[in-house]
Amino acid sequence: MKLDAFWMPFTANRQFKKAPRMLARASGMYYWTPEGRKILDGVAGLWCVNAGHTRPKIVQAIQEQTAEMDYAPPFQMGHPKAFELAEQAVQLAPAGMTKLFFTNSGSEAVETALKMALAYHRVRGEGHRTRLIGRERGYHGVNFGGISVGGMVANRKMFGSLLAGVDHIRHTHDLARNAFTVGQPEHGAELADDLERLCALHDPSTIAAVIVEPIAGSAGVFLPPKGYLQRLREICDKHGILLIFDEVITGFGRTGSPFAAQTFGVTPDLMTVAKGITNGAVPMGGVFAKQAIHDAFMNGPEHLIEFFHGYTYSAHPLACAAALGTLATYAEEGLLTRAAKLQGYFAEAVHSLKDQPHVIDIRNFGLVAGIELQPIAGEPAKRAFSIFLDCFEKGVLVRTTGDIVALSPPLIVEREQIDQMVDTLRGAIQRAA
Ligand code: PXG
Ligand code: PLP
Repeated sequence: MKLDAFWMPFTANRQFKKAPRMLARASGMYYWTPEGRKILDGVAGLWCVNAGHTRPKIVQAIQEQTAEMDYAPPFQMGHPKAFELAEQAVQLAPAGMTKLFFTNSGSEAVETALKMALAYHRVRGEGHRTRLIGRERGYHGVNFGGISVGGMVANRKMFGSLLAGVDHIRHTHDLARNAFTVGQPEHGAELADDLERLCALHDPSTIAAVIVEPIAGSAGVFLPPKGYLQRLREICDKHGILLIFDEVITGFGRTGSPFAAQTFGVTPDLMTVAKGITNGAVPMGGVFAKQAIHDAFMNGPEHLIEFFHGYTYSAHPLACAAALGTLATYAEEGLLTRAAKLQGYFAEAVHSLKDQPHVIDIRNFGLVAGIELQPIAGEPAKRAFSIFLDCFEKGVLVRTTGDIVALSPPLIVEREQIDQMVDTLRGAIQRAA
């Protein structure tokens, strides 16, 4: 097979094309390679296949939908499944988040939320609130708004001056105080006060919104210290700043509740989602909004558009059908709370890697974990990447970012499969020593 034409995303293209790693089939907790090798999925595809692969309700919903109606325009027109899905989804969301705007990815959800925040202030006569605040080491997708508020240097540095008027609070990663903590770290709630520093610098009346991941996923699984998210909420409330939670990874059961907002007991004003909303089967994302944010737009003549934003494929019928099949599967199998039941076992398993060579931290929450390794001197990311390759050879798919290995299995994972992931990882860490 010729591999030339496909310029692969976020991939070492030349290395991949010399030794391709192909996936051909999937079911439940497993992938199979074209040669028929069985691979245990330790990352839910890319943090999205929360119910496991090719689940019957989702497959059937997609098959039926594409034959019934392929596409319907979402501007000034509607189709029933979009409304049904939004109704069901807001039932799962934190109390008061009663509106859902559809996008096609997490990146688009982030752009949408940032624009909603700016426009919300403007329609209320606070158009001076134009600044957007992100956090160091945050990941909010790859579009210009998202990389501007994002804090992963490699994703930003090549792309010019980005959005104006963006600033960042400090990240919460603190190996010195929190290494090997099981669950939420004890130290670092005061890092939320960094937002007060930016308020003092810019004046809070210029700030529209703060966006953070409740648990930072892509940058390497960084947990919110105890009390941190509460403190961010308080500071935002004090200054009239909107709080946006980017729940693209933490949404749909990863932390043991439908959303991390519920797990941590902090309700944002806007909440971005994607990935698990369709179990990865069809691209879809969305933004949940509090009623009052939506209502602020509902002024002016009724025949006029209230929010000048949307995508050709917002609420695509295929995605809506897949999402309805996904929510039904989650509900039938109790998957949105299953991580809470398994997290004790999962935590013990991943923390058993503590004494392995070059392991400098292990972090876990719900069914997500990060294992941080000491980089090889002068060759960052190489040790973790070799572990990733080794695990794939041995039949387990993991994910790495820099020298951090991430685990985020489908929420249907069984204990023996957790053991297999951790045992395979242990062997790979030893071989990479
Ligand atoms: N926000 C967050 C918090 C995410 O994790 C996005 C936005 C963007 O979503 P889309 O659907 O546009 O990719 C994400 C996506 C990784 C990895 O390396 C993580 C993501 C995507 C790709 C790779 O861990 N998260
Ligand atoms: N570019 C052009 C020329 C378009 O006409 C459109 C949509 O009509 C877009 C970009 C945006 O595409 P989408 O709505 O799929 O994001």
